[in-house]
Order: sequence, then C-alpha cells, then structure tokens
Amino acid sequence: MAVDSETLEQLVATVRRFVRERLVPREAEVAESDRIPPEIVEQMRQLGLFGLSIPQEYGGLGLSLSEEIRIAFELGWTSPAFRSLIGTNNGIGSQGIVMDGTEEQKRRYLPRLASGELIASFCLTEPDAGSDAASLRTTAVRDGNHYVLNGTKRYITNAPEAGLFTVMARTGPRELGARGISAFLVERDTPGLRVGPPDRKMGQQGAHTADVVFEDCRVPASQLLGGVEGQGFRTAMKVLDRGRIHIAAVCVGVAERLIHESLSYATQRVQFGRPIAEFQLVQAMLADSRAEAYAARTMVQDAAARWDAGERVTMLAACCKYFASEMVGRVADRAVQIHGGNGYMRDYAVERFYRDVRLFRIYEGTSQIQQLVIAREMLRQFREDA
Ligand code: COS
Repeated sequence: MAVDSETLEQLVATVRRFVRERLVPREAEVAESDRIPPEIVEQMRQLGLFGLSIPQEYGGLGLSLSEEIRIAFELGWTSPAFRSLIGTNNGIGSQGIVMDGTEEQKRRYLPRLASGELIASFCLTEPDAGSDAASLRTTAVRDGNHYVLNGTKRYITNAPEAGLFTVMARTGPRELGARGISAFLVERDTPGLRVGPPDRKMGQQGAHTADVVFEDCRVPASQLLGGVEGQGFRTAMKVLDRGRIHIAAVCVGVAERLIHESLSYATQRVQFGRPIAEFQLVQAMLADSRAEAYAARTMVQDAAARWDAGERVTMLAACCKYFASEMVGRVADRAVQIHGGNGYMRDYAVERFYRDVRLFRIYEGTSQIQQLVIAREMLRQFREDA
C-alpha cells in the first residue's frame, strides 16, 4: 500500500463529494463551452488530482495502481472531459518519465506535473501510424549535442494545454522497426514545435486533442528519455499497459453513473400506469448492465493488484480495456433505450455520455488491438508452457 488506508478512504470520499457536488452540476456547461472552467482546474490541483500516480518524493500522492483505480471509479461518475485533463499527467504523459526517465529528468518535470502547474502529453500516434504504432515516421537525427525532430503527431490528448510532450521518434533506420524508436521530452516553447487547432470531436467536449508538428525542432540530447536510444517503443508499450487498466477503471465509473441515471429514470417514468422499472424487459436491461459493470470492476481490481505485485500484466490490461470499454458502450446504449425518446435528447445526460463513451473503444488501443494483444500473449504463454 502506498498510502495508509485511512488517508486513502478520506481521499476517495473527498473526490466523491467533489465529483458529485462540483463537477456534475457543471457538465452541461463544459460540454457546451468545450472548456473546463479555470476555478474547477484550480480545485483539481488543490485536491492533488494531477499527481495521483507520481511518487511522493517528486511531489505526488504516490498511489499504487490499486489505489489509483479507486479514484478513477469516482471520476468516472462525471463527464470524461474532467478526467481527461488530469489523465495524461497521471498516465501516458508522466509514466514514461517515472518508469524510464533519468533522475535529472524526474526532478526537472515530475514535481510540476504532480502539482498540475505543467500539463504533459504523449505523442505516439501519427496520420499514418495509429494501430501500427511501430511504423511511425517522425525522425530524430543527432546533430552534435542536439536531436533534430521532424514529423507530425495526431489526436494528441491535452496538446492545446500541454507544456511538455513525450515524443516517440525514429533515431534508427526503418528496418530496425520498434527498436529504432526513441522517446524525447520536448518542452512546448522549443522552436520548431507547433500545436494545431483543437480537433472537432463527436463527444468529450472540454477534453482537447490536436496535431503536434515538429519542423527542424532542435531538442537537447539531454532530453532523450532515460538517456538511451532505441527504448522509446518499449517505454510506450509499458506506459500503455498501465494506462489501459486506468481507462478500464474510468469505464467502470461511467457505467455506474449510467446505471444510476437509468434507475432514476425508470423509477420515475410512468407508462401503462406503472413506473417502467416494474416491467421485466426494462429490468432485464438494468440487470445486464449491473452484471457487466460488476464483472469489469472485478477484472480491473485484479489486474491492478497484479500490476502492483510486479507481475507482467500486458494480457490482463488488454482484457480489462477491451471488456470494460465494450461494456460501457452497451451500458450507455441500454441507458438511452431505457430513457426512450428522452434519451435521444440533449436535455438528458445519457445522450451526452452515449457519445462520450464511444471513444473508450478506440483510444489507448482499439478493441481490435486489445484482442490481438490478448491472443498473442495467450499463444506465447501456451508455447512457453509446452
Ligand atoms: N511491455 C514491454 N515491452 C513491450 C510490450 C509491453 N507491453 N509490448 C511490446 N513490447 C516490446 C516487444 O517486446 C518488442 O521488443 P523487442 O524488439 O526488444 O523484442 C517491441 O516492443 C516491439 O513489440 P511488437 O513486436 O509486439 O510490436 P508490434 O509492432 O508487433 O505491435 C502492438 C505491437 C500492435 C501491440 C502496438 O503497436 C500497439 O499497442 N498498437 C496500438 C497503439 C495504441 O494503443 N495507440 C493508442 C494511441 S497512444 S494513447
């Protein structure tokens, strides 16, 4: 355990109150303005939400993954946009530094990431390298004490807000594949780095993504993550293993909210002289959502505990992300169905969540990539055991 149980319970209770009293009432406003109000960001900073997973010696709360998912379950109760803002600092934006950074890199960046003073983004995806991440084309060519970066990164979460980018770029020939990829820590004001306009998305308004373009961007050699070339892809994959468990936990939290919305509506809405919750076909939908959300929660708890115990969880993380993101899609679909015509209207939260949750099956690895990772690991283990 990274914090004592009393502290953890207090933190969970505080986040729960914050989410329900402060964030839920602002959901519609955030969706409409596509912006999280600055006072909410400040309150998130005060609560330590930007540094949940960053070790205490670098200013974070130093939660274990089992503890962090408790917070992710709570944050899932509200619009995913709020979680997205703190998501990169706790996950893909910081964990590369935590796992593989040099001591100097950790000291330079982690305290500011933990406080939320600095926002971090993770630049892997490119226009022509999505699921096939190892085919990325951005290059980093050594020139004296610098590397010169050229290339375009796409759909980069929090790029409009970020002050620091972990950028995967090719330092070796293409034939080297994944082994020719290195990770760089690039600060926003580095000449040659440009962030494009925010993307116009289907949902999750308030959470921003954008292109990040590098044009002869000179980065000091000291910004090579861990000081070693050729490790960038492995770092990215390790970061994603952990990130996928976190995203699965968020899916569980959102499913709980959708179940709550479904129950509230079904117990109030009267048809044929009775609340629709009394009809067995509606009950079947509620029951399916409950059973599936419970299954996903249990999977996430198990995978997180195994991660904390130091086990290799690549397959389990993919199982969690795959099952939980598909699960919340079905739960959202049923929530809309239970709401009937009202569920299709913008006045009801389920309409917004229905669009928001669609992304979970796509980012941090599509469902099809999770299936591929699961099957590959199954076959590898089977062959090793044979
Ligand atoms: N942990 C540690 N190392 C890993 C790893 C993991 N989970 N997964 C792969 N690696 C290592 C491999 O061991 C291999 O190293 P060696 O060359 O030293 O043997 C290297 O990384 C390349 O792995 P692999 O051969 O499996 O790479 P592939 O190109 O076949 O593809 C997938 C791997 C498809 C799994 C990867 O490209 C992927 O996850 N794609 C989805 C990307 C994604 O999630 N994008 C979302 C946007 S980022 S938020």
